[in-house]
Amino acid sequence: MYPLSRRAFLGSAAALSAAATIGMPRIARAAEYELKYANNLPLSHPLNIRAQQAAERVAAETKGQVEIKIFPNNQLGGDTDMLAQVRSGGVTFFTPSALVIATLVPVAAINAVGFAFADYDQVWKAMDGPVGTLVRNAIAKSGLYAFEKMWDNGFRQNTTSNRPITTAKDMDGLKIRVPVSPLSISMFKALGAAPTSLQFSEVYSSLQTRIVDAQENPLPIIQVAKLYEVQKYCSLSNHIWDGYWFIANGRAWRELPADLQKVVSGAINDAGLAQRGDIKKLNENVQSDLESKGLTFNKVDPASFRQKLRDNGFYTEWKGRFGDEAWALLEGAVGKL
Ligand code: X2X
Repeated sequence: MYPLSRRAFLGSAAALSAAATIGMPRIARAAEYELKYANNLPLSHPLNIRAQQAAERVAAETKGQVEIKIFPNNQLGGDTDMLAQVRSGGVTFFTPSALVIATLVPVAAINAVGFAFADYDQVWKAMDGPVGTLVRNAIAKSGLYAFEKMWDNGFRQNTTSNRPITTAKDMDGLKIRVPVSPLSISMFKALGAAPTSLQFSEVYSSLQTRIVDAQENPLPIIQVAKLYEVQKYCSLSNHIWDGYWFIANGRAWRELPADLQKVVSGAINDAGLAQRGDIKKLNENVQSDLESKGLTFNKVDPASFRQKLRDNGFYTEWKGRFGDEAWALLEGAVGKL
């Protein structure tokens, strides 16, 4: 499908003069560029709230020339489907997690190496700096365009229905859902668990029907997707920092005139920065909200997890897969792994 629909000039000119004749002050006409944006999150997540604001800003600043239409919550299919659509141009924009786009651009999973980032200072320094540049260049080589500012998903935490996870030993044999992500599968296997890759659209039902006993996601996702309804325990492991790349179909992006590109990227990057602030704010009270909804929390000492990953060769394997250059950039941001 062709991503940009340029309306016939003659059609709108005719409408304009007809309307002018009968003295209507404003004419409803379709935007010259109708850009579809698909994502996997409920409307209530800050990613969708800020994307909606960006769309409104773009409409205002381009005087209706560019319309961004949002398809949230897997309306157009799961992550794998949306990734295929943004590649083909069926949608113009998609926000895959780094874990998910790594199925196409392997080095994009570099930010998700287990227990790499200690805090958000390290995260944004790396992702707005050399690590992010490396990944954006790799995304560009795949024919997609990645906006400068990554959006926040958060630090991923384990939830379970059957037992709390306190040390790495508790991971043994755990049937856990992970995203469609080779790194996640490798990491949870190295921890001794039995991971299964499922798209996010399947997570709630697979927990409800006990196809899996556990999943891992940042707390704001557990909140907006109501995963607390089908999980009992939450172990604060902070095992992966995960973010969303706001990406565009490369051809659709190049076909947008430079002045419109400037408006769109300004709105999207600013919205991304604001969305980071929203997640930071949410993190202040999301735990108590989830506790009030019945989730039982425990803290986790990461030492036994790190040790198990080391013992099972996880870091050595992924250093090899990402390559020395990427690994050095990551260690430059977080210290020796
Ligand atoms: O699928 C997930 O777990 C989610 C929502 O965190 C991602 O997009 C990777």
